[in-house]
Amino acid sequence: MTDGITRPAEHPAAPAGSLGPTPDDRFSFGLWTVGWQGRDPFGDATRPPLDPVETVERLAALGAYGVTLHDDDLLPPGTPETGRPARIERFRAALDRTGLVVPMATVNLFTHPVFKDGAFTANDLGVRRYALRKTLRALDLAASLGARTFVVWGGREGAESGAAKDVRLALDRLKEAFDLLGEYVAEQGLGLRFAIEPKPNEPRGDLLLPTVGHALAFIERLERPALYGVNPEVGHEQMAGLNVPHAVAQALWSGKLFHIDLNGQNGVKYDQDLRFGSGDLRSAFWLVDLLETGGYDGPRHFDFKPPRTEDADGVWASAAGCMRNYLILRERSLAFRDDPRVREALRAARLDELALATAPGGLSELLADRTAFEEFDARAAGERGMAFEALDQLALDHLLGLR
Ligand SMILES: [Mn+2]
Repeated sequence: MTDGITRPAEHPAAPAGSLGPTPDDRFSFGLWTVGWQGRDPFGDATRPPLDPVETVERLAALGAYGVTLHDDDLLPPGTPETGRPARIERFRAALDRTGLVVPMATVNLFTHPVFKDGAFTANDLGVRRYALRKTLRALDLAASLGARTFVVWGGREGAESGAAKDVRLALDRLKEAFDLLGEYVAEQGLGLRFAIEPKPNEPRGDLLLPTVGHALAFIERLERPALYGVNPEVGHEQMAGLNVPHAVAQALWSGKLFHIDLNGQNGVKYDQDLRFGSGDLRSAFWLVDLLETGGYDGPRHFDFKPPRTEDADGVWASAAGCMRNYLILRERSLAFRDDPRVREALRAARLDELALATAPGGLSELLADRTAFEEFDARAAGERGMAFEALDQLALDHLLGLR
């Protein structure tokens, strides 16, 4: 709960000025992020593959605390059954050596051609059953690596044309799939929770569960809603033209912010997956301010792609930049919240009033109160300024380091 005047004491990680990440900052990266070889729809790879073990070592050296993965990142398709344990053990040994943890894992339901029409909502029944079995195996892998969160991004659940997908039936199949996965996690006692990742489009023309709001509504129709939350990605909400901190705030308010994918995006464009802090810096500032004051205690996970212009040095510079930018913005948010002029400006903007219940005496008291309507001076209230501009300028001054 907030009284609208968030104070620095509510920042769980207080020390300002130190911008070297430590495991206490809970930064995590996907194997597929720094491991992206730069292959895009128009060009071939510009970088060689990255060994997952080297990734673990480099991330630990940079100060990260966690690494995340799709099943295929560790066990590429075609890995024989007999080859799986050795690959898993080699990865686990690197985790043990470095102290890195696997807070989240996920499943790749989009790369292989079998998933060209989606996975849980593919029209082809056999593909749907295959996708479920692949995901059940990925759940086992996630739990065996100690993950607590299982992200599901419906990479190709969608369509390019109208008649190709009956969306209501597809949502039936999506609910069926999530309910079966939830049943499995509950019955096996895997200790995992699901975080559904919305995205409006790309790679499909239109995707199901396009925004955080759609996902939150969908979750309430599932058999075990408490098992499911959301994994908002900065760029994905911006691709839909939405305000990222607003989406994340509603997820927090709903008790559903199970995980978050941080990156950078320049508005309504293709999925840019830039280093966190690039793209919309003001939005990034408010997002960090929200995460640090809003009670989110999960990993600060980066799902970005070092641009294909970069060599290996550039990849690690990009990863370090994600963490540095988060810490800079955290320090700036702390300075903003700690500034007496800001607290005064928040009161002038009546944020403290927003924290008060509108009708604490209930409906009868509201109806009986003549000052609420008959005697209310709506004209005076309409004339009174809200002082938001002065408040926002203070925020910009802090963001730009002028205060
Ligand atoms: Mn993305």
